[in-house]
Amino acid sequence: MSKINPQPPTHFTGIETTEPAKEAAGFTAVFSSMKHVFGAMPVRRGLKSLLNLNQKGGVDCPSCAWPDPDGERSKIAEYCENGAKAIAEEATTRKVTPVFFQKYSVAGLSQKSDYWLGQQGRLTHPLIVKEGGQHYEKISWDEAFQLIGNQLNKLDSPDEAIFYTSGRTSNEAAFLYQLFIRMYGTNNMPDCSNMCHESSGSALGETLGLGKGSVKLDDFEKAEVIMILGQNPGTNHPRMLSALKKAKRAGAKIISVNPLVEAGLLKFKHPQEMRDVVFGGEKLTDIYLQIKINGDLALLKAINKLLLEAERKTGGVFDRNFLSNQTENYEKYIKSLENESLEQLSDECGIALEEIKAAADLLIQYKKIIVCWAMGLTQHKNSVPTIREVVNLLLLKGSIGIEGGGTCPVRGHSNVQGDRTMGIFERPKPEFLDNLQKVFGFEPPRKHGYDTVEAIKAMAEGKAKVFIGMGGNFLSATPDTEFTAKALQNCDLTVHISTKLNRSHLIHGKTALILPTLGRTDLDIQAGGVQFVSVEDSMGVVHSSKGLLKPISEHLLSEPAIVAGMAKATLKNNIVDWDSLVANYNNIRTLIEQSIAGFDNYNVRVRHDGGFYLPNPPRERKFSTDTQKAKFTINPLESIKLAEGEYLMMTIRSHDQFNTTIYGLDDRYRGIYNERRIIMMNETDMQEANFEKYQLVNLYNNHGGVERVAEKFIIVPYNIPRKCVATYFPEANVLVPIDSYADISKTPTSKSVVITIKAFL
Ligand SMILES: Nc1nc2c(c(=O)[nH]1)N[C@H]1C(S)=C(S)[C@@H](COP(=O)(O)OP(=O)(O)OC[C@H]3O[C@@H](n4cnc5c(=O)[nH]c(N)nc54)[C@H](O)[C@@H]3O)O[C@H]1N2
Ligand SMILES: Nc1nc2c(c(=O)[nH]1)N[C@H]1C(S)=C(S)[C@@H](COP(=O)(O)OP(=O)(O)OC[C@H]3O[C@@H](n4cnc5c(=O)[nH]c(N)nc54)[C@H](O)[C@@H]3O)O[C@H]1N2
Ligand SMILES: [Mo]
Repeated sequence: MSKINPQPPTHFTGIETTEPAKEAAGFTAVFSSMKHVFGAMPVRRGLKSLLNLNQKGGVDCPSCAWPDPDGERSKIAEYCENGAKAIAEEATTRKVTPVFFQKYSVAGLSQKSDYWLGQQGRLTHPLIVKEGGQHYEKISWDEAFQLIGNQLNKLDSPDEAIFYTSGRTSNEAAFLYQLFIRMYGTNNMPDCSNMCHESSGSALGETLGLGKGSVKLDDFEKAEVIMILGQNPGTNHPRMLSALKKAKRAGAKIISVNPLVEAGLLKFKHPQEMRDVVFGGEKLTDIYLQIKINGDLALLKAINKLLLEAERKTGGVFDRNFLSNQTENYEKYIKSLENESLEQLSDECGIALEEIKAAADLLIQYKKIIVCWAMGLTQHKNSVPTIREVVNLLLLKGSIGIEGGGTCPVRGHSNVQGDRTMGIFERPKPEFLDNLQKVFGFEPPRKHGYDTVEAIKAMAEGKAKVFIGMGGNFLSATPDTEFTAKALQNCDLTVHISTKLNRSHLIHGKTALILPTLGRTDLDIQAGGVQFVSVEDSMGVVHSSKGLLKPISEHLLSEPAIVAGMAKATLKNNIVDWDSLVANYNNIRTLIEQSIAGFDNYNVRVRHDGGFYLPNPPRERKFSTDTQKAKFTINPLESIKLAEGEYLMMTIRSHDQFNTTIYGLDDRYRGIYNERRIIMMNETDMQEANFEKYQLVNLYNNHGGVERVAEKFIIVPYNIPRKCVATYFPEANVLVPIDSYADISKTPTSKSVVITIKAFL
């Protein structure tokens, strides 16, 4: 039997803990990145990849979606420690060949940790596990495509197939992929965004008319106040620290809201600036609000109520002109605020009223306000209301569509935003489908498809029988690992288009394929010569990314070539010349230009240094809602009530991982080393429950009457609010209930899982 547990609980590596760090980066970061890169590949290959990272015309870093500076870029290093780790992971010269799979059975591999799987290297050949087989073995590309085509055509309805996408896929590959899927006849396109910023897209689309952020990188230097909620940029968006530092030097104040005191939010020493190294770096946060998990809606309401009180007292706090001309629902919203009690709100979020007032004072005083957020806001039941409340704050102040102010949902995967723009969406807008119909002359399916949670359920119930994953690690990234495992095993065919081995390859359908693909750093040569791809960053800049390294195997195909292969083997009526699109990606970009607004002159503009901005109406104070106005919303508080012995758990990233890819076993800034099966817990809570430091415990969740267990976690006493605990994703995903997701966006509630803790006996 294959093991679904990301790390066998019998295996511990020797935990050590120290005081958490009080600043991010510095020389340690540079040293750490070098160690990863040169440990994985020869020096010349390593240097070539690092020197080209995020340079104009170079490789877009696959680690996050933080934008590159429009103007001058550091000649030697426009990357961060964790970008370098991502490169080391992909550009490694270690290989996982068919011989490797003769040695290890699928079940044997599943005993290994995620870290070990990743360390084995890049996949080199297309592989199959035949029905009843124990090992992956080589298969030709033609046979693999034929098998996929046959299976898809055997289904009773195209809606019995699921096509997942992870956010590294380029615009070109994503556009072709959705085109193939819609020509085949379904909108079943769940993606990683469903588990990530879906709540942001839902809240922003509904209130401001565009599901994307409104600020540009330049706005950071012009901002007066920057609020950062539920985000750990020191680890997950380290290049954002440079922007924050510039903002601070230009006089901005920073308010951070987080249950943990994250080192990267405290202080930043730029490893490439002598001044920082000598004089000790820049203090970042001015006001740190150590909030209870899921307390943000209460906090934001309290702040907005304090703004209202100040406006009534002195005036000049709100942008009256903007409010009356460009917003709606203001009066009703104000009425709802009047009914709130500050004491109760302060109690709900666990922050003293004095501290909330200090934060509100800054927001009262200044207008150029940027609000940044990430997973700490998006992965709760009430995430959409919470983000709507962020919008309410910015609307009151008139801080949207001005220089130095606006919304900044900081995206995760490097092209997750672009994939959506390209149409990877289970609920496409009718206008998008109308355009496809016009350009390609086929009738796209109109019925909404499955999102991630619905896709898992459909597989579990036998309603979906084929799963195809364009990148990602569906099993480990999704909630309720045991349930999802059964769902995948229920399929007739599972297919993964991947660069590296991961657990989703090991928990598979009756027949399973791995299709190895080129990554971002790889040189991509097609019939029409060397190709590049394009991506869209978190601020809507579309730019090119060109790999330079010799691919590790001659049997790898690019993602567009794999899509074309599947399409040709599946579609009976081929109205698209797939071969010519793959031969020259300019041809794909021409089709994108014809089908999607904002891409005029795509092939010319994408070749400009730094690329081009997509249209963004809120950035210009235009709101494409049904009424052309920005909308205030009323967001009632629905707090999570914990019973005796229950805790609220957030599942977060360590410093040594990219989602389910584990680079190492340390969480350096938090001072936790050599172990990932840990639970951070408040010391007073530990005393009350009679737990000791490093005690081994089991974690339980009982949502919906199902008992979910994560065995053998080690308790680490940590500075975290009472009754709040933290574990790492993906080890704790077994505890995230499939039926617990955000209202409206359906994002699994990975940051508010109710658990109980018992000693492991
Ligand atoms: N190196 C590296 N970079 C990455 C990734 C990676 O895994 N590794 N992943 C990429 C992806 S896909 C994404 S989406 C982003 C994720 O980037 P983040 O959102 O920064 O990642 P998380 O570790 O999930 O952390 C969320 C933060 O929110 C806080 N938090 C949790 N719950 C709450 C809450 O209720 N309220 C508040 N205010 N805060 C809360 C946590 O303490 C933590 O600091 O990073 C991207 N970049
Ligand atoms: N409990 C909990 N669960 C979470 C989260 C959380 O905070 N807590 N975060 C959620 C979030 S924000 C996200 S975005 C998802 C992430 O979910 P996914 O995107 O599905 O997961 P990743 O770990 O990023 O996927 C890694 C795999 O992608 C493949 N890969 C890497 N590069 C490429 C490439 O260029 N092409 C192709 N085809 N494949 C490639 C490799 O095989 C690698 O093993 O997880 C979500 N799950
Ligand atoms: Mo993400």
